[in-house]
Amino acid sequence: MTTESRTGPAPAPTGPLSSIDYSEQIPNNVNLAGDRRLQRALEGWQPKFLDWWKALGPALPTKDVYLRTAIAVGRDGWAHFAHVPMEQYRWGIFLAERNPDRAVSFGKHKGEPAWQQVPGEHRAALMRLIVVQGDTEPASVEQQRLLGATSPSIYDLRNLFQVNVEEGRHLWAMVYLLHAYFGREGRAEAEQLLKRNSGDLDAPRILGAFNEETTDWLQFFMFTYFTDRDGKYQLGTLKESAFDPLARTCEFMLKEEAHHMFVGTTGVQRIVKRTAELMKSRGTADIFGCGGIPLQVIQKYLNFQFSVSMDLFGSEQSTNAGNYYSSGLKGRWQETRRKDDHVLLDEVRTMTYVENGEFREKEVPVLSALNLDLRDEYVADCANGVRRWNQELEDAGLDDRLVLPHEGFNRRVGVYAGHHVSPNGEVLDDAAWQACVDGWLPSAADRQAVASLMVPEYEYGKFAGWIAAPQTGINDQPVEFDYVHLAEEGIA
Ligand code: BYC
Ligand code: FE
Ligand code: FE
Repeated sequence: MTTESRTGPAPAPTGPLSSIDYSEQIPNNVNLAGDRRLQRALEGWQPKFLDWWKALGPALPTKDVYLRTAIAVGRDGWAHFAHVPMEQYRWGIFLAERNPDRAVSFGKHKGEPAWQQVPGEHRAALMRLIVVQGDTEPASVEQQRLLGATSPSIYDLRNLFQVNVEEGRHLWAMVYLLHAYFGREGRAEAEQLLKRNSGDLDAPRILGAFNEETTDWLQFFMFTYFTDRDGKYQLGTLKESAFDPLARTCEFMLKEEAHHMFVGTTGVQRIVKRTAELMKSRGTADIFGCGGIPLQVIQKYLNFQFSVSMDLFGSEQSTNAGNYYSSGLKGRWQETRRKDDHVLLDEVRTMTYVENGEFREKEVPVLSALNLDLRDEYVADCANGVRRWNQELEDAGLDDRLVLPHEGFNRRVGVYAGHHVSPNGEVLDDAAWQACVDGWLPSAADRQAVASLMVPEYEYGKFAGWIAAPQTGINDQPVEFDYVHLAEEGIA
């Protein structure tokens, strides 16, 4: 195997690296100071990142925000909470601790030591994976840029900003890999990550869901529930990568990711709770008039965000995915817990598809269907939140329930693209689809009605009328804590 030693960084010093050096201009636990060229290159990228943050990061002016910052990468006590001006957040490079005995756990290199450098033959594919991952992180910040102006509470505002700064840090995680291991080409890709922008007609973000508009907070909570969860699963597969620096960086990103999904799960849950209260007390499902979001509209937003997030897994059958696996670049979810040979040359599975207006099943090689394997894991996880939301409806004594739509509903990528499938799984012709689609996906009128409820509530401890208060605050602080200090100009 050929290795690219020219562009790799200096070896990290031995010994525990669980603490992070904050005396540096770029906080890190990768011994950046030991590689002057790399350090200078990243210090050259840093002001461009900050310009991007100022131009396309959160638009609401704030004095400071009660933010979590990583201080160590070990198991306990990795985070520190304090009020910090957002633009002074210490974005840095944090990799999970290295296991010097780590071996490749799948594919044709199974059993070989994990790679500390990029093998020449896998260079292009690895860079592509890192670029796609890196592209989504700033995209989500851009999508959420305007939400602060309509925050339902200071508590929620803080959570939005926490998610935003950490997605910014996830961009740093990928840019570090590009700079440290991919030479001039990697540096060029790092520049492009700031130049493509969400929804830009000429230079859009790479994946579909990251060019959709985030119109309101219901959309935001659905995004953090369904789309950040795609992130969890994709990072979970990259955490298995033979390329050890990628594996280690993804392992640490997953720690931060847990809070993003908490924001989504509890955000939707609090909306459903409030909706259930209003439905109960008013005896009607049509609660827009009394300031709540009708359950049917919540269902439409759910249908939309679930389906665009399903598209993020790519085609069910993908030779790219098979090659990534065989080469050791991208594993399966919980690869090491799977009870098979981890090479998969002889394995088959069934796959559903549509032919002549009907669902059919066929047997396909597992290796060709790894995107589907991951998507199945994802769908099972998505169902957990829906159960939790439905508990609120049950507790309120209502018979209504939210459901995940059929996997073929509203799809643009893969075997269902080009077919119309209803949420409960019927294949429809064009006319039948057109007649019903406004009942399944948010219409312009639905989005407008939701948007009209989005008036900001900036008084500490108070919440907008369409969402219930959370059970507890952040980091053991009370719900009414001063999580965000707005700038004078922000309080119009
Ligand atoms: N939109 O062979 P296929 C996150 C392209 S989220 C547009 O099936 P493959 C986060 C595909 O690129 C996680 N294009 O694709 C969440 C390919 O293009 P080329 C992000 C799409 O390679 C919230 C072609 O179609 N991380 O972290 O098997 C906030 C053929 O497709 C789409 C990753 O995705 C789409 N939806 O699988 C913040 C991990 N889907 O090569 C952050 C890295 C596919 O023909 N990426 N295409 O030009 C990958 O592992 C894979 O590239 C994919 C696609 C899973 C995305
Ligand atoms: Fe992320
Ligand atoms: Fe996230």
